[in-house]
Amino acid sequence: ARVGISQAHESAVLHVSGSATYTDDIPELAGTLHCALGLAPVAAGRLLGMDLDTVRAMPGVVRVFTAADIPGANDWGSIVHDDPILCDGEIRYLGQPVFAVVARTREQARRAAALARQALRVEAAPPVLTPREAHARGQYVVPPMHLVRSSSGLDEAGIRARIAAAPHRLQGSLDVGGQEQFYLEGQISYAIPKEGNAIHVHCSTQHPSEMQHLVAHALGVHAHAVQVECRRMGGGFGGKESQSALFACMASVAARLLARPVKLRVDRDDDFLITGRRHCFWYEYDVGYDDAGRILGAAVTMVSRAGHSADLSAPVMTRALCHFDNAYWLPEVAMHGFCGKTNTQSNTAFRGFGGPQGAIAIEYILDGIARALGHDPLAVRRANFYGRGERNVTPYLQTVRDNVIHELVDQLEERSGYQARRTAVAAFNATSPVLKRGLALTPVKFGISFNVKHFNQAGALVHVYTDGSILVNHGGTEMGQGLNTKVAQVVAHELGVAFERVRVTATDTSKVANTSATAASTGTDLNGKAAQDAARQIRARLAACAAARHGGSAEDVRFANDQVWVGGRQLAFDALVGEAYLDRVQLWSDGFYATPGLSWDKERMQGHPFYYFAYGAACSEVVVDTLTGEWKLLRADVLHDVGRSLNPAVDIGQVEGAFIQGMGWLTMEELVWHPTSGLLLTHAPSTYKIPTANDCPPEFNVQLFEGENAEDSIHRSKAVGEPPLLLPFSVFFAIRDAVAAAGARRKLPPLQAPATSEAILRAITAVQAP
Ligand code: MTE
Ligand code: LUZ
Ligand code: MOS
Repeated sequence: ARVGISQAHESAVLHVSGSATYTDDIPELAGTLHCALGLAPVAAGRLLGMDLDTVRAMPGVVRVFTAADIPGANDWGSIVHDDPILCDGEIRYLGQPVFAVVARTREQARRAAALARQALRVEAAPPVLTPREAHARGQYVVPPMHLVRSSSGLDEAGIRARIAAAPHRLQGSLDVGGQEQFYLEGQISYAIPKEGNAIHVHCSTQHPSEMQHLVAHALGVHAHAVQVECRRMGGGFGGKESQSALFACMASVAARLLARPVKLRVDRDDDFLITGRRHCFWYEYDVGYDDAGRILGAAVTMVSRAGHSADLSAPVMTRALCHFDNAYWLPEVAMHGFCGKTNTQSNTAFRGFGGPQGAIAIEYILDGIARALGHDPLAVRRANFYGRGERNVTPYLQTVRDNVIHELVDQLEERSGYQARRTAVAAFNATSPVLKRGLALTPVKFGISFNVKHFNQAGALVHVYTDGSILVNHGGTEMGQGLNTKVAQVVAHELGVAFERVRVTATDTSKVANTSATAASTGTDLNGKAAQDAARQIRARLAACAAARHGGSAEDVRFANDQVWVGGRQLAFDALVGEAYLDRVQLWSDGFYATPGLSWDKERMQGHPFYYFAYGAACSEVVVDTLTGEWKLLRADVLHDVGRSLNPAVDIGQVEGAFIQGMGWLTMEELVWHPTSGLLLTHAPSTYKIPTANDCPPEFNVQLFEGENAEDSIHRSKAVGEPPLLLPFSVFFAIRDAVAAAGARRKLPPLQAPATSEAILRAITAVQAP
């Protein structure tokens, strides 16, 4: 078998030897020019004029472009068309690109673009920066969303009355910060003009087809004139799902107008200032519950910071609302989602795509309920779990049929020694006045599929050459997650050949058309199935050829270990391929897949948006210094459900990476905009801290849950990319547990995310206040 084994990443040797080609490593063609962007110096207002002569006079400058030069539409918006490539008069945020400089070297282009502050004449207006402010003004990028559902036929007023009449009630608010993707390879595009108004764009993107359409739109040409290619990204994490478009469009416009290859690579500071990231959320909640901590009714309002344009804010909010339930049955729920329009970068996809923001709210509420009742939070969580056969309908009316959260959490509780450690933590805290320990075990349920139905499709192209080597193309993109490795495993498995025989090449819009973003964790589910479909067609043709030549029936032909068994004989795979070629058999095939059974009614917010759910749980223990707010993760135990793993090593790598990345979001990555100017102050690694190797717990036990997908997914595996980002909720709530131990019993620590040392100290002060 080629699936289910820990095959090394297809580019592992290239990665570690520094010979993997990223977009900036592609040898530059003679005559290549470099582009840099001049950015708006204020967060809101109007552009009155530009004095670009000084910019043009800078050394090496070839041309300066403004919005008026764009031959097609000045727009890179994907869903709502509200994203100008270059400022069209209205200044929307500090960092918005206003003009583009093309020069002989990148250094020259950047020096000239840096004159923006002097070159731009602007009339500044006071910016709206926070979701609270946007909400107060009723200023949104898309219409508000409402998901009100009652298992007893109540309307919203009835649900609110049920909450008010419950034995206990918890009301409050919560702030959860945003997060920068911090892909190691920044945004980059390299556009090469071709004959007849065509263009070839090398782009670091999760969505080549979308780049193709938006470049065509900006150039005013048809899609067939634009070829977009991506061999790999040095990370995307959602940040290159839509927002690679600005750079692809600008490089292409410059290349077209100058008839020269143009590269646009922004440096880290500009990347921070120009592009958006995970939405920060602000919540207000009101829940009613019983003596066991069971939620009887919940009302929640979520307001996100969308930034200046819609981008993916609507589907992000949809996913947030569809993950407020996490692993819990909510009999009565009234949810309202608002995407606040602010004068900041346009926020976008980031691993989890709103799911983490939705689920953390219910976890915060359940943690609060447990503290208010004086119960163990794990017991309260369990009391609310989705049931099996009953208490299993989500607020959006999909029935949860594959629930494994009970056994998964039972196993993790056992393996992590949760109960004994709960006692040990209490004993430690009883005798330790300054250092306090905290422990938490939190569950994850994450819906798999794009919540926009038509995106759930994929294509692939498999070529078998006459020497028996195999070339695979599919619509997905490789960003380090191991997608190409898994797809190659699937193809090798179908054809019974060694992994090394299969090469997956760059994603290319001229090979597989109309692809979806590699996002929503669906890369392997969709493209693995499409590639399997292609490989199966080739195998069937080879089997027919083998049977015709060597006897026996085509159905009985077996492919394994680079050998073929047919009619009682055995021959090498490449020998059969050679025979098939002579017999004029088509040795290549396309393949296609569309996820079955999905439906979604956007207006009523109901249907069957997810093919299945992925589950997981994590148990984390921290120690907090209550005098300084410093903390350390001592140990983390993870049990995560990837169905029947296609590649355990890659899957464990994804789980570990997502855990640490999610921990960074909830504990140390803090975004700060200047409260009056709107400048993002944290726009470089000097001021924005992501977790490093030092932050990984000394004891980190990650295990995959034994099981298989109940649905007919690719080899019964489950998507792994995003769900484990929710596992480090356990770190956040372990910190809250330690903070609670520093105060009076049953006092609720008002801990916000990120739980930086400052935030931890504020929460400690609050629980210690008389
Ligand atoms: N892993 C690495 N190494 N780099 C990445 O950029 N992106 C994540 C996840 N894992 C990412 C990653 C995100 S946001 C998604 S949606 C999935 O990978 C996308 O790939 P998949 O669908 O093939 O899992
Ligand atoms: N929906 C979703 C989406 O669930 N995940 C995504 O990444 C996405 N991207 C675009 C539109 N809808
Ligand atoms: Mo991932 S946020 O769906 O790119």
